[in-house]
Amino acid sequence: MVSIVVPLLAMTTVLQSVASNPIYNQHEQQVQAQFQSQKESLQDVWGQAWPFQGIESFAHLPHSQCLLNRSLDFDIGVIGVPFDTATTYRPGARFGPSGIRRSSQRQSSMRGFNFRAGINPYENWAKVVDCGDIPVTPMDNGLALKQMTAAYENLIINRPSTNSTNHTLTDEQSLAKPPRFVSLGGDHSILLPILRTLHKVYGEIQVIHFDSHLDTWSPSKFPSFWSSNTSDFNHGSMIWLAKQEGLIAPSGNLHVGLRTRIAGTDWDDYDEDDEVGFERIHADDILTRGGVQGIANHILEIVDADKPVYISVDIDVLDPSSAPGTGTMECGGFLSRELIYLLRKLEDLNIVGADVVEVSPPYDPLEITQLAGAQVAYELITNMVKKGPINDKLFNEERLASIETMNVKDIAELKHPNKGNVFKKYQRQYGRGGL
Ligand SMILES: *[C@@H]1O[C@H](CO)[C@@H](O)[C@H](O)[C@H]1NC(C)=O
Ligand SMILES: *[C@@H]1O[C@H](CO)[C@@H](O)[C@H](O)[C@H]1NC(C)=O
Ligand SMILES: *[C@@H]1O[C@H](CO)[C@@H](O)[C@H](O)[C@H]1NC(C)=O
Ligand SMILES: CC(=O)N[C@H]1CO[C@H](CO)[C@@H](O)[C@@H]1O
Ligand SMILES: [Mn+2]
Repeated sequence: MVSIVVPLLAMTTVLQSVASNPIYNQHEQQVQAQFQSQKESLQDVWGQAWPFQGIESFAHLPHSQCLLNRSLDFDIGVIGVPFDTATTYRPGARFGPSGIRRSSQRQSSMRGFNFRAGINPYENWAKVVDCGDIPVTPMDNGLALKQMTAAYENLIINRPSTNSTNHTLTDEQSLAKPPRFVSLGGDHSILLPILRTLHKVYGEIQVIHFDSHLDTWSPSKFPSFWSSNTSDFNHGSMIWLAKQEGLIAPSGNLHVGLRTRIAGTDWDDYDEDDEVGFERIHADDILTRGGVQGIANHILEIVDADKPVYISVDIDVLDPSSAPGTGTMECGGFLSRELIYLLRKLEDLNIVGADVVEVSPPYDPLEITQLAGAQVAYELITNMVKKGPINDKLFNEERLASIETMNVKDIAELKHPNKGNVFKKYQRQYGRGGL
């Protein structure tokens, strides 16, 4: 809304330079007098906007490139991760963040009351901001993983949440006590850098994984003679990798909405999934386990409500009729109504972060999928706001005091050796690499 006023103010300044024109001057004075007598500001008169107007931040929230400002504080950040080169089938999720933002335009703080939850998450205690996108390279997944890891550390660790002063921790500890966030993917591999960062803060994380696929496959399960460390990192192996790195809790993890075919002639994929430590709820369970409420009850039986939980929503958990714009569709999934109901039932959990991933707008010109993605993000934000400021009991003082992040030297080593003055010149002129 503010963006509409700014050009007007700028225009006023320009027009003042023609103020030597007596006719104009007289007219301007009349207009000003009219507004002043009605005690109405330009904001009152022109500060509204229809949903289809303005810069497309998520839900018209205040937006800022949070990576560029370490002292910018927020309670819940919406973070775009336009990365899709770790997909095994159809790419395109790099356009997910912009697609989801676009389809979130009918959400706003003015019309944001969630009737299912009984609150407006955008008009409550929490400062919710759109943090912009992490700039991730589409050229090298090894580098991309480092960039995303460094970015999440910078976004989450050593950044005060607005409510941190309200807590019993010392100033130093409360600085390390991070804000929460909802990421807009990107392909599902972005979960690995996210879990790395959350593990630094909270220790092992319980993961509720909405997906038609397992995503706990070891890299050896992918059909290639060839391999490299970089190719091990993909959108079907990241939970397996996270388990090897010790990021995932020994229990309290589950898949919801499974229906993918699995490898070979037996249950080997499920045996491996057991080793990673996940319970499995299939999409078909909705027919046999007491409907959606039955599934919700089952989730709440498995997850420990006193420990940190991460919710990851692969949009392919929805039936292709509800979400055709994704890389790896599977028949026989939930309706968006059913997914929304399930998410709403998770509001009492200690959700420390969440995402909606694999929204791939190029396959869905009708924008159904990105609309579902925007609704999922809204429900996740609602849950975090409704639960209130993050519970101090989730933090361990010793852990907070000893967090190590990627340092400036690590990052400097990744710098391009030949990016000299020319790059700087383009960056100054265009704010980007000139491509
Ligand atoms: C960074 O954010 C803080 C807190 O919102 C604000 O006061 C400051 O002006 C911002 N700095 C820049 C360079 O935008
Ligand atoms: C912190 O959260 C409480 C709600 O529990 C709210 O009343 C208070 O205004 C918040 N403080 C800040 C600084 O936002
Ligand atoms: C590949 O990963 C292994 C195990 O994490 C590590 O020991 C090795 O150094 C890595 N190789 C390269 C080339 O990065
Ligand atoms: C969540 C939390 O710690 N809230 C506290 C914030 O501070 C007020 C006043 O000091 C307390 O009453 C709240 O319990
Ligand atoms: Mn997935």
